[in-house]
Amino acid sequence: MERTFAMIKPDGVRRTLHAEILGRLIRKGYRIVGLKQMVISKELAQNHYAEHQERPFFGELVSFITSGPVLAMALEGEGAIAGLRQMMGATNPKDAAPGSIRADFATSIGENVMHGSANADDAARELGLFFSSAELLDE
Ligand code: 3AN
Repeated sequence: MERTFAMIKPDGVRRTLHAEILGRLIRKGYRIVGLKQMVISKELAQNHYAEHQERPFFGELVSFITSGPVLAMALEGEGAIAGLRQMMGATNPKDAAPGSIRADFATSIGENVMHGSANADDAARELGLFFSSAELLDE
């Protein structure tokens, strides 16, 4: 069993895509072990996206992700890290596989509806940034 961090970004929350996206994740068989709608502070955003600090779009990325509430999630399931990435599709919705969340709902690379941890190290780091252990269901 793996745990991964997922998040509906402010564009997805503004468009009330909660039920659509949670429905897909639950139907896939993932267990929602943590869930909260929250506004990300600038500090948390900079920490979460630290690997992109030097990228030209970093400022834009931080201001977008803090522009309104997000729905933060901890998901559990077999192969959940890679499985979620596959369900999300490529970063640029133009390249996202048909039927993936980004292909179905996102229109731009900046506002691409969802985040999912890229690998096991990121999953552990991001789950720790967003959730305390008391907020997560037991294994
Ligand atoms: P992913 O979210 O698919 O793992 P990353 O980690 O390469 O993609 O990028 C993190 C976030 O940064 C993306 N979800 C996207 O919102 C934003 N981003 C990536 N590349 C660009 C870009 N060229 N212009 C604007 N935003 C970008």
